[in-house]
Amino acid sequence: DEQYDPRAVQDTWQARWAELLPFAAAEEDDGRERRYALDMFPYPSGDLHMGHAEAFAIGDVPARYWFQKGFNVLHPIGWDSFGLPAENAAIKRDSHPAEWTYANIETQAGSFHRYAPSFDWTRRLHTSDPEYYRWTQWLFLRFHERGLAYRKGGQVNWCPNDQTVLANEQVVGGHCERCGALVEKRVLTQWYFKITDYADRLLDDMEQLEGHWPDRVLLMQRNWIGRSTGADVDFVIEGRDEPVTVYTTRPDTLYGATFMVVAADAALAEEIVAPEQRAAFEAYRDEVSRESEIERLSTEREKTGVFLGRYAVNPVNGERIPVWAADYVLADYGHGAIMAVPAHDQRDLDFALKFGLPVRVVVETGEADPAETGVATAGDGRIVNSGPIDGLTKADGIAKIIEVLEERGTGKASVNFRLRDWLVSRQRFWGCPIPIVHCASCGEVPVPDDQLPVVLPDNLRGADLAPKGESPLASAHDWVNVSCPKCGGDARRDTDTMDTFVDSSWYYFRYCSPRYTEGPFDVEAVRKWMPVDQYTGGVEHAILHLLYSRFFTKVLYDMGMVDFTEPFRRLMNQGQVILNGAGMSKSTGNLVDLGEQIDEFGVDVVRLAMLFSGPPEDDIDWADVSPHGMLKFLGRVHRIAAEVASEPGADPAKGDAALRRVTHRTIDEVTSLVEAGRFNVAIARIMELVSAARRAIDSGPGAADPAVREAAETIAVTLSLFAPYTAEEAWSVLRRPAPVIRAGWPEADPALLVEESVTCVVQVAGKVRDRLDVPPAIAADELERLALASPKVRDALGGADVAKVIVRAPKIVNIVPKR
Ligand code: ANZ
Ligand code: ZN
Repeated sequence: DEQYDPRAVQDTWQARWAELLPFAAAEEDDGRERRYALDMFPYPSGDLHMGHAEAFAIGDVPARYWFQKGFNVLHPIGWDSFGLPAENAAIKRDSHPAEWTYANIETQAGSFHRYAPSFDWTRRLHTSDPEYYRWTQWLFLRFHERGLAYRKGGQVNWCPNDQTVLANEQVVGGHCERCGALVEKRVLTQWYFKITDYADRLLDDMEQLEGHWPDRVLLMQRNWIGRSTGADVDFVIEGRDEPVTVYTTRPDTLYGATFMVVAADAALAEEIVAPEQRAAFEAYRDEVSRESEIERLSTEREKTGVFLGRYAVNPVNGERIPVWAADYVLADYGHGAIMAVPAHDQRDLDFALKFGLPVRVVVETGEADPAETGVATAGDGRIVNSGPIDGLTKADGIAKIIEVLEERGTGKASVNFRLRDWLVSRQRFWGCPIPIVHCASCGEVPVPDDQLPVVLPDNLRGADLAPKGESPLASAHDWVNVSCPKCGGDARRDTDTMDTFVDSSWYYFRYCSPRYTEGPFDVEAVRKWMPVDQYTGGVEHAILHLLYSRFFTKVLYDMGMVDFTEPFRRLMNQGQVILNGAGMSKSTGNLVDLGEQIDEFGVDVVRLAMLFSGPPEDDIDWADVSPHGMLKFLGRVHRIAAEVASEPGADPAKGDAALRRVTHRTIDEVTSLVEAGRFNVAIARIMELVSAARRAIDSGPGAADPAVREAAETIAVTLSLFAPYTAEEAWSVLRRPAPVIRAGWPEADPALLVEESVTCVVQVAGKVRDRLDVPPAIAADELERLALASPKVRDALGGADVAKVIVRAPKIVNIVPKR
């Protein structure tokens, strides 16, 4: 008797698959359809954990499904191997970040081999390899040529702990996304990518993703880009030549503007403040400089501000309004100044009530007076007190006032974005060096393409890498001091490295031709494989990584290197793995070790438990998962295969019809469930087929029936998407040739999908009036409805009311008319 032993099965098949290489993608066109299944590549922080186990089990399902269907599938793996943790580890251990990084990569690769996603290992890449980052640098230079990579000075986010700047995207609620430290503001010159040039396209192209990406991700992207439409309005400031422009989404409320507010940290405030207000202003401004953007935009906080001692003139009615400085207006949005309309904007109202400024209603909405209630009225209504736009609605008022402003040359329609340019330079060591040389006479000089890659120096280690507010690369004198590529004079390399999000913005292009030496990728290979058919990864990347990747793709499109504008056709965001309702983390001791779970239950149990626990998008609480139940189920699968194995294969058509119907319905449903990403339900269907096969063996036609073999083979093939080791073993126990992944995907016989029907006799007052073909499992109320709807029954009733209906589903319905 063969007991199911997950460990033995794993060992056997891991070795066999390594020989058979069933998952290599074919370069050449061989007539097969191509599919590209992509998983977000891992960061090599220690060994794989439960989160990886979940993500890669989910990503493996579509890949294996496509393999099973006989497609030419690209399912690559690599590592996102630059980044701070490696550097911090190197400082601690007095070593080089590469040591920690590549050791962890090997550990993870070993665990992946055991966990066995259907990877094409020949395409493996690491972003910290010079052969990879050479092309990251090459792309940086192309961006630079196009004016999309540029340096500017200005206020930036600074993490005092990591001693480096952060992109806006890496500041979460005022804290460093990585280490949680409170982020400070510093004025520094840094490199940026001009993603704002692509803001409209990043929004508009989302149309292609609608219905294929999760709605919540599209919404997050939309909000992050934050397109807003309105008008720029010019206000003359008394005693200043240049008018001040404000941005407003509600130009229809222009007649309700009772004061102006300038951002306290904007240059304009400093410039226009009247002498008698300067001391108060400067004290206030210094306070504001210590606040985070989140604090400043909060509607909960008490409003603060100072009068600047100056007046602005409303361009439509010539009214003089006071100019204030406050923190709730941001220096780097719109024009850093606003017209305040307290009646219809809550923050303006809070400010007006605090400082005793007038409130004037210009849109009648039917709600109570804001000055009295303290609640601004933001809805639509009838415009009043507003000269040429009186009586209009909000939309008409906006259109009309913009016309008036444009005629007079004091304003125009305008669009604003929340999106800011992407700050890409970092003052850290373990990243891709920026391929620029600074020369006293030539300025910023790109490193010529044929001198790439600019390789990181290998003589810095341990304490050399400690954060000091300037890149550790600055201390590698031999590396830094070079001759200018243009004039040959003394020059210095740029010492910053790139944000690791740059590395991960294009790795999926590289997978199409990972050893290509003429460019970042072979254009022809990308044309064949991309866009990616299915991208699987965590929702934590819903904004940054996906936005940056979409941006890179559009730039490559503009460079003529790709012929599509969106890289990922379909996106699946899995939930998190938690334990007892809380996130897993080392620091809380709330950790389940993947290796231990695999040692105890085997790979297939872990995979199946992950996939069966709920829809892929939902969080999984490992405390609620039943690995023991999964282990039992896999044992049953194995036993069925073993019992059928000794029976010769015969034509299934001669087999038990009822079981065949279950088998083919399972094929049909599993196919559409897998395509819809409903993996947990697909597994439930396979479980039902296993039960049906068991019944057929024990109390039905027996293991010798060809329908039972058909069921057993169907179980092996469909289960291979979710529990590949057990499926392979079952397939081989059934004496079929390995690997099961090449066995094809079964097709349901339409004839077997038609539901069986029985004849139901319908009587009226005891006389048979009709016969209906109905499914055997029909519900009584449904049968009653069908019977009463029958034209023959209606005729027989002749308009009489029904006193009683007696239903014996599915065979008889007896209708008793009222007399
Ligand atoms: C007058 C007004 C009246 C406004 C009204 C709103 C309602 P979004 O949608 O985010 O673009 N605003 C403009 N620049 C600002 C800045 N730098 N910092 C803070 N707030 C600023 O919002 C645009 C609205 O936010 C603008 O429209 C402006 O207030 C304010 F009944 O102008 B509004
Ligand atoms: Zn020079």
